[in-house]
Amino acid sequence: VIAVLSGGVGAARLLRALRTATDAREVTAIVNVGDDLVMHGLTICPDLDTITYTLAGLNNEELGWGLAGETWRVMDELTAIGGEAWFRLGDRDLATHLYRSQRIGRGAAKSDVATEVARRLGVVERLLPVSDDELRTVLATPEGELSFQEYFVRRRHDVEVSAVRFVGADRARPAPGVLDAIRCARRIVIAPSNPLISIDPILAVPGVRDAVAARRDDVVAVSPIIGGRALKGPADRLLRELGHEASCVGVARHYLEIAGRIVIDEADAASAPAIERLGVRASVTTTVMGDAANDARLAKDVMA
Ligand code: FO1
Repeated sequence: VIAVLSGGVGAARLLRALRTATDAREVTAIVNVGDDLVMHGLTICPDLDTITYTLAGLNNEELGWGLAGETWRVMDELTAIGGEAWFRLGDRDLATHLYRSQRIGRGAAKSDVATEVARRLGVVERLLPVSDDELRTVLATPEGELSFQEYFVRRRHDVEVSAVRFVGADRARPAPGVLDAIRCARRIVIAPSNPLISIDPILAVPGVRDAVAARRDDVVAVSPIIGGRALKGPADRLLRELGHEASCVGVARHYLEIAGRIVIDEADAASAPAIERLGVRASVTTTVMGDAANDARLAKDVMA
């Protein structure tokens, strides 16, 4: 087993890249659920769906979320009748949320539905939401506490954050297979996702952090910060606002107790000695994904 702690887009691209270096049937993604929401009565799992669609080759590359070739007739109609439409659900994407919500309403677990959808879309990797229980990422801002999607989409992550909490995490249980995957894995990978709002909620599920820490020598993180900046999203800003260093060194320090190695970008090669001094091995390669040759090189380095 290769276990990959996963957020959304960065994780989806890394999982796709890993196909060049390992058998996809061996890969288990353990996916953040802190971004999940219920809207219009539907259960929506953005990180899980981004990964599923990307691995199925159906993802919308321009948007970075949702399905390719999407149309928006339902949202247009919803807007016309005064419905809530700031969180845009495409016509094709809606099928996933309808299916998931119906199955959950009849007693299925989120992780069962994840497996069903992935299999039917031809994804061979195992995709596991970290928990079937409710766990919601909530951010403290000058406007009060915002849910993750209110912060990320509605406010376009353009608001100061003073604290993050994972509501329900203390009572959440790891989904079936999560701890076994971590214990049995020959390699555990922390995807280049936001450490504070994509990976930390996974680690907040009781038992997960300890299970990963027990495997520290086999854990490799890929830095989502290149030259002090996040490729996408607010990771650099959040790191600073919450008192961390917005650099690959700051990421290595954040994962100090759980990751024995970090893969950093060539742009940050000069930071390798500072990381090694923390007691973390540093590998230097191209971490920007999208180009086949770079993806293969990164996947090889992660698996080395
Ligand atoms: N991101 C947006 O910026 N605007 C949206 O309207 C939006 C809708 C949406 C619907 C389904 C889905 O699975 C994802 C969606 N996203 C949208 C992306 C998503 O909310 C974030 O990118 C992730 O949660 C951050 O990892």
